Amino acid sequence: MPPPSLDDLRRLYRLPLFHLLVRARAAHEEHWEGEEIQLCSLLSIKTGGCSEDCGYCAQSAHHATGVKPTPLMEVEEIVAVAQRAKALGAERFCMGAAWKGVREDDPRFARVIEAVREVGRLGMETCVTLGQLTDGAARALKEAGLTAYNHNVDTGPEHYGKIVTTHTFQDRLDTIRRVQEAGLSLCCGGILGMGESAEDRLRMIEVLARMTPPPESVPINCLTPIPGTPLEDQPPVDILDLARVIATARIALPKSRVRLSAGRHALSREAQALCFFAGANSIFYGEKLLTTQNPGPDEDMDLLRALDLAPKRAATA
Ligand code: SAM
Ligand code: DTB
Ligand code: SF4
Repeated sequence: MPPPSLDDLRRLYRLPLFHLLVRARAAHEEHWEGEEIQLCSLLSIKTGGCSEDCGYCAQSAHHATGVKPTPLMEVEEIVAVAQRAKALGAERFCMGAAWKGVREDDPRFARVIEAVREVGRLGMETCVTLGQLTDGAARALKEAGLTAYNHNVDTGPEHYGKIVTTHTFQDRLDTIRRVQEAGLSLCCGGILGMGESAEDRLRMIEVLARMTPPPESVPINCLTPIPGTPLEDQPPVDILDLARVIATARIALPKSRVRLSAGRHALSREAQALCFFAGANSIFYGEKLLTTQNPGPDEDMDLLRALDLAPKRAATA
């Protein structure tokens, strides 16, 4: 099936909500078996002090957010956190570093490579998000056995320059191409609630759906407004708009795992249920994201049980 055109996406997005949800549910049932939700745990392995000025980010050195910069964690510390996440039932372990990017000859990169190998030895899927990559760095991550690389487009191309000025939308697409050329799975999505229009959201989905192949996973984050950032006063995303975006993404990207990502702590159980019905089939799992909070593991396991959903792998695996 060719990717939907922008006009197709506009038509979908503007359907009466229940019609859109029925279409999304049908796409979901056609491509996904069972009622499995992938659980991904997240760890900030190097926090804060980032050279980039992303307007949403707690870790940018351009904003006074109060986040204390910390150096890159030791491999043993990272593996210990991954072991705990595995014991709690996480299938994938995602490691984030607040860098503009990395090169293969950067000594810090060697430590990340070692962490990827060691976490992989635990039998977990691995994902890292380190900013921009060179071709060599992407190849080295693939050789280390990395499952996926996260690099979000974050919003539509026309809105991007209002959120970030220290790199461009095209820079992000260049890294995404390197990830895919190295044979890594791509995790790529964005953020809602940064003052974008419905058209910007649809342009973001259009860009994702036109990638070849489309991303293996698509995180949909709701902005967690961080005091001290230019976006600190943005109003919260309307839950019904969030459901519309997830449903449209599910139809446009039928084989991608759509991850209900940042901002979930502010959503009721019913709101999350609606997002799962609309096609979300992955979450970040564990009480912390990078610098902000997430629902605790007990709360999430209770929610999945109440919805008759199951973690993608047994919680004891
Ligand atoms: N430096 C790397 C990069 O820019 O790709 C990786 C880290 S960055 C924190 C990863 C993603 O987290 C961002 O692309 C954005 O989608 C999401 N994110 C960061 N801060 C957020 C916030 N306050 N609210 C919602 N999502 C956020
Ligand atoms: C993604 O799309 N969301 C995650 C992960 N990829 C790296 C990060 C969310 C960060 C939320 C804000 C924070 O905790 O600082
Ligand atoms: Fe935050 Fe990544 Fe932007 Fe740095 S590059 S400010 S870590 S989102």
